[in-house]
Amino acid sequence: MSTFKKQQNGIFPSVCPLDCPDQCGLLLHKTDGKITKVQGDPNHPVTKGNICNKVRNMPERIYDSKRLTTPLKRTGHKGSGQFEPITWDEAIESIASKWKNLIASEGTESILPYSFYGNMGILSAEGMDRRFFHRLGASRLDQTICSVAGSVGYKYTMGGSFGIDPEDTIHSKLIIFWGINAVSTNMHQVALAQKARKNGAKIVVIDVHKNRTGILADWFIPILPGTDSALALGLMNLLFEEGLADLEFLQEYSIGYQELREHVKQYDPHTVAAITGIPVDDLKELAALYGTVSPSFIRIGNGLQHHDNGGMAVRTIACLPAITGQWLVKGGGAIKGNSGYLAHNTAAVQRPDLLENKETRVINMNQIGSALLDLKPPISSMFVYNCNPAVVAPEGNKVRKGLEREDLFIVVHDLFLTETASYADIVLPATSSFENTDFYTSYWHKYTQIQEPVIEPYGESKSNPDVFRLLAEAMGFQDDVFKDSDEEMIEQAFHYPANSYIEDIDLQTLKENQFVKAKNTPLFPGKLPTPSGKIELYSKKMEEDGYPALPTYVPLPADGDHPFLFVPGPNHNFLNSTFSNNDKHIQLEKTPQLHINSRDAAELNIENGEMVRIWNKRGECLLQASIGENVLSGVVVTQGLWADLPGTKQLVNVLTPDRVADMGGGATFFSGRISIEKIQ
Ligand SMILES: Nc1nc2c(c(=O)[nH]1)N[C@H]1C(S)=C(S)[C@@H](COP(=O)(O)OP(=O)(O)OC[C@H]3O[C@@H](n4cnc5c(=O)[nH]c(N)nc54)[C@H](O)[C@@H]3O)O[C@H]1N2
Ligand SMILES: Nc1nc2c(c(=O)[nH]1)N[C@H]1C(S)=C(S)[C@@H](COP(=O)(O)OP(=O)(O)OC[C@H]3O[C@@H](n4cnc5c(=O)[nH]c(N)nc54)[C@H](O)[C@@H]3O)O[C@H]1N2
Ligand code: SF4
Ligand SMILES: [Mo]
Repeated sequence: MSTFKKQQNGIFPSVCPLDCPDQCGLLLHKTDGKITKVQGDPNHPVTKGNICNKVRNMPERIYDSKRLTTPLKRTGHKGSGQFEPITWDEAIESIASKWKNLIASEGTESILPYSFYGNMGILSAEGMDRRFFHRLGASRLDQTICSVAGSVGYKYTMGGSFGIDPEDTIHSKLIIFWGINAVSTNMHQVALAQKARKNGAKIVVIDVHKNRTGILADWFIPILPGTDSALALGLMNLLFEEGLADLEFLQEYSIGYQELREHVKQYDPHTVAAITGIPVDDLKELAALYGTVSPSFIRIGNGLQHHDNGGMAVRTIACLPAITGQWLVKGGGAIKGNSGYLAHNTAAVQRPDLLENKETRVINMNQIGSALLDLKPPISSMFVYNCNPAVVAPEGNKVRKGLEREDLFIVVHDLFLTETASYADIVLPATSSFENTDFYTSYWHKYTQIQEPVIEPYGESKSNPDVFRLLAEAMGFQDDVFKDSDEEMIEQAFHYPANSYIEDIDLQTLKENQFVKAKNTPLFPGKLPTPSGKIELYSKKMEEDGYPALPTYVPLPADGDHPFLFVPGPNHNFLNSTFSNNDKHIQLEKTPQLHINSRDAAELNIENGEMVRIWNKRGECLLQASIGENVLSGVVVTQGLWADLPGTKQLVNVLTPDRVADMGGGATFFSGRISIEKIQ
């Protein structure tokens, strides 16, 4: 299909493949067959030619000398990183014969795919791979590591991943970044907010860490981790009390506001101040601001839902715009995620019907460590792609121990020899997204975009769909579904009458127009996909599912008797663990730091820049202390999923719990506790 690939020189359209809401339009500059420059596409209606440093530096990643060029077979012990090159035939043949034996002796569920969104392309992340593992009957992976708790919580209130069009937020007069480090993780929402600010908008940031986003705020409100639902409930109480609630809107478009109004009386300012650490006066001021300034927009982040109570936190915050009737105002409302607008035909793409045994076991990806160590019957083979669990999954020491099992046959498909790949029996080289055909749908803005290959595959690398086509053949799967081309799968994806927002989109429109927007019908007035069709302040469905029907603050559970809550988030110059192996990105981040309040540091006799040991029953890390006022006392923060290098102890996930959140089996990365001591 692509003619771009054959042209040695030119500028070609592309899309950023990384797991980032912005999903920027890109232009790839190609000289003598190689990408020499990555630029933002100025014609993209939302991202407008601006891209982050990470992706500007993408050519260095694509042509990194460390990039894999051939399949490899392990020669040393697990984790040694010793491998020798083999051919694709040998690699596929050894995987297929191992799997055939395993299926005969232990059954199909002994095999587990482990993947996430290292490449956001739909075909790369949830296409031919799903068909293959469904047909195989492998154990199923519950992909819970990122945003599921909050998505489930939001859905109880709003019916699905539907918020406002971010392009409308230039009209907002009050913008609240709530649990999102948007400067690093959603830079174009910040650009839109800055535009709104030029027209008089105020930017409020509610976070546990005064990071790049907090610094930019007109008003930064520090909050104790895991207490956001108490704040939201306290605001609701004040809004009702002060007569700032829009009763007409509530009557027309929501259910349960009378019950809610009674229920929130218990969240009086003094109670809420004690829970959240936010002074009473600030609570009152925030309620007055939210109750009087319109349009107001809340950007709900992922950070606040990486907690045991994260689903309920998002469920609760999602009620706020209804209280003030903001959904009817252009630029008013909220965004948690907008993936609902571009929802495609997943059944056609992934073919769950191929899975014969509908009871096939499901494994929560957050608990991969215990699953590898404890599950009976055991997981005997794991196929990892688009993901680096040795670094990104919680209970990291358990994960390592699991990966070290001699009787676990591991295959890793990646562009690099990641920490996870160092435990593999077979490593397969992956193409970059610029070498593939795929399509992308943003989970923040409303545009979808096709990627056609711009360069030849690097070395012998292959795309995810092609690897699964080869494996299907080697396993003897004759089904036609494995013969579909990438383009045919894109056609199938957009044939989806159930989603009227995409009724005008098909392969042809994608090829003819660089960026295609989901139909932009506003949410209100309209019927939401909740059981009642309205915003559910009171949710019968929640009650049926075992939750309180009204939004409720549930404190974080105990986690040992360690004094500090530990919030290890992502950083500015890596994307999760991606780029943590690149010198330029490492230099920009310098070294992993532990942000600690000066009062706490003084008590522990720690000076700025000193190395500290942090630990709990799960593990320990050695990090550099950064002392100041950008976290509250009792809270410590690190940023970045750093590489596991010899001589370092900087793998923060050895400290994080693998408990699952209140909803959707979500991750609780930010609800762990630790102790700190100065290294003598
Ligand atoms: N540069 C960069 N961009 C990225 C990524 C990256 O690694 N680097 N990762 C991508 C991915 S996969 C995702 S999911 C998104 C994540 O991006 P975000 O949605 O921004 O989520 P986080 O950065 O995890 O956390 C956001 C903020 O929540 C704060 N926080 C933690 N706990 C609480 C709490 O209890 N209450 C409140 N109010 N705040 C809290 C943290 O201090 C942090 O500033 O970013 C994407 N974009
Ligand atoms: N402590 C802590 N842990 C966290 C988080 C946190 O905030 N704090 N964030 C969590 C979140 S929100 C997320 S989403 C996860 C993300 O965790 P991961 O999904 O593991 O993300 P990355 O670390 O970016 O790893 C993606 C891998 O996919 C590979 N890859 C890229 N493109 C392709 C391709 O086309 N084919 C194949 N086969 N491989 C490809 C990349 O080279 C990279 O090694 O991490 C989670 N872990
Ligand atoms: S990582 Fe995000 S901001 Fe950077 S280029 Fe990709 S989509 Fe744009
Ligand atoms: Mo994520």
